[in-house]
Amino acid sequence: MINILMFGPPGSGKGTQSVTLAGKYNLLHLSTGDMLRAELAAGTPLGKKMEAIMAAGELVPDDVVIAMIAQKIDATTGKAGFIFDGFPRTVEQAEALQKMLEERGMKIDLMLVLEVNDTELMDRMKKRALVSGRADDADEAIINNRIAVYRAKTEPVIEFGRKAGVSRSVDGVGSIGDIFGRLCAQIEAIL
Ligand code: B4P
Repeated sequence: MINILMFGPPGSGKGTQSVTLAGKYNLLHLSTGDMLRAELAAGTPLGKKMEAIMAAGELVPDDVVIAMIAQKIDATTGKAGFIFDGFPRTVEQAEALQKMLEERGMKIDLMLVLEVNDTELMDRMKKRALVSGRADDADEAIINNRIAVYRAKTEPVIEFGRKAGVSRSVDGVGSIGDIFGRLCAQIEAIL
């Protein structure tokens, strides 16, 4: 089993790249953002509870996403591993994931860190806002808050990956195909 973390600021292309990588390497794509948006769309009690937090660009509580991920890992068969997209987003989530994988005889094999400057991030999310209908894309102040939350709470996870010897920095600016090629090169180096 191979377990890859797709890491980077909001709008860096984690979701875009994870979908194609999952297809190429037979990995299950686990996006906590997609899972939470599905709860919202289905109008579940959990979705209703998380709606305001997500719309403000804040992080939902660690225990909520950790439980979602554990449930998905345990329900999966027939895959070569997992690609975690947008998870972990705090050091606490990273530690929980590491423990969860170890308890199941696995580990974090690779952490791909997409590097994209703030101007480009803002530009991409404003473009996505035109089609996504996402409340957290629609407003410049909220996008700025998501970037600030990333810098304060999520970026420290890179140090966690460095200490574990699994983090690899990848230039996330350029065409989607070129970035895909850079990510594949990193994956193939550990296969
Ligand atoms: P996510 O769904 O993870 O949202 P994201 O960070 O904005 O997306 P991503 O980086 O995947 O960008 P994408 O590929 O779409 O999270 C949303 C919210 O959910 C969070 O704010 C939080 O509230 C909550 N949440 C999720 N996980 C959580 C967790 N673990 N803990 C707590 N809370 C959590 O790319 C963006 C745009 O750029 C797209 O429109 C794409 O087309 C475009 N693009 C991609 N690559 C490009 C390229 N190379 N050039 C130009 N444009 C590109």
